[in-house]
Amino acid sequence: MNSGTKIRQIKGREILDCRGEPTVEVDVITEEGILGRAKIPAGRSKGKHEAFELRDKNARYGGRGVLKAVRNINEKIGPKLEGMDVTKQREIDETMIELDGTENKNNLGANAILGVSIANAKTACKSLKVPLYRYIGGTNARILPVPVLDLIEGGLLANSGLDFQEHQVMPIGAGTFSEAIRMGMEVYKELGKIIEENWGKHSLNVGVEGGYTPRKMQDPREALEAELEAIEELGYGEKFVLSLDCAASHLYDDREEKYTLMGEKITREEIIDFYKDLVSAYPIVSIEDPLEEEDFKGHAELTKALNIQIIGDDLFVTNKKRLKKGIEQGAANAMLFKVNQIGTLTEALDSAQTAFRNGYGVQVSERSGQTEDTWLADLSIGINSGQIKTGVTRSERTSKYNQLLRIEEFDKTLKYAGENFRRPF
Ligand code: 2PG
Ligand code: MG
Repeated sequence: MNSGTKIRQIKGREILDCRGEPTVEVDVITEEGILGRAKIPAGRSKGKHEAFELRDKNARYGGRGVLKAVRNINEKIGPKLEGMDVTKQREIDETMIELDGTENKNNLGANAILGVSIANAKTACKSLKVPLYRYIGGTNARILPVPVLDLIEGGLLANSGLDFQEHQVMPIGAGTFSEAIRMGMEVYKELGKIIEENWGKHSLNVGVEGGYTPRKMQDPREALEAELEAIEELGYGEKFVLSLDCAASHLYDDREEKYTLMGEKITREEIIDFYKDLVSAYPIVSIEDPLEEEDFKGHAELTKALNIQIIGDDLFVTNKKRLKKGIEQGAANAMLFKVNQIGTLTEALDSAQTAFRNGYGVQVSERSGQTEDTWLADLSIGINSGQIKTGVTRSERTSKYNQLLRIEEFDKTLKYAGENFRRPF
């Protein structure tokens, strides 16, 4: 072992995410003085089975402070990992899992553990003088992802009248990643004109992910129509397809066993029929969380009925055990990849590997409480995900796209996934 890659110090601190809420930042410093720094995002429309996020629950920041997590980093994790080798990511992550000792990272907090896990990977790649995406994927990293752009927002992440959380467009017909971003942003601007004209100026206010929030728009079909109109207006026709994150757990009442859609209570069968109609009427190629997070059976039924990508977010929570259960039952055919749902880089990579090996797609995803950090962009290339969603505008979102633009310019061996986003190789 090169003794220079030994950990000399780990330092955690409390910083802010894009919502002005506290989150964890971690520095991992080697004996050689190399410093890797990572900021950790936080969700709002969260899955029940996500790893435990430790919040202070006291008077500061309305209970949302993360000083306990920071203390765990500085006083428990740091001393345990000092002297270990940053290039042994799995060993580092397993040591933290063991130190925590619980299934859901309830002792130390997944936010504390993940902060160290990602900062460690960033320090390791810097020590080895390779970019993060190359460190994660090695010589095999070769795909630039399709950006999944959340142009119109609803659900828990916006004040629009829409129930579904994200009405997305995917520029799969672009030739390169930079072309995809350009076309996507042109559609976003064109859509702005349509929204303003039909739904009023206030509808141009953006939600958490930088998408529009038309307050009076209630029907997801109106959102899809407006997006298609913008795409057509620019002559991009076939170059774009549509997708949704329904975040349906948040529309579901488990006592009544009903979903609320456009003000009406409907059954699982009725919402499934609604999806079938949507998919036959619009060029929708992907739906995330169409049903509530415990309904593996319903997801299997829907996956069979619709010949499109069905992504499990709250359903799988990037957790290999839940993913395997889904694979056994044929529930969904893709996994959303959110590292903080599981709490270490190693476990998230294991889940992605399990997904790919079983013919499942993987979409790399931000959280609604993001930071300006860009490691997510590198991860999407490192695992050849073929698809990434990180909102649309606002700097904490565009920072990821900007990182991908830089990597595209610098590394000409990478190819844009385009139409092959589900199986990019
Ligand atoms: C989702 C995400 C973000 P959150 O449901 O996919 O898009 O929401 O980060 O709030 O869980
Ligand atoms: Mg989701």
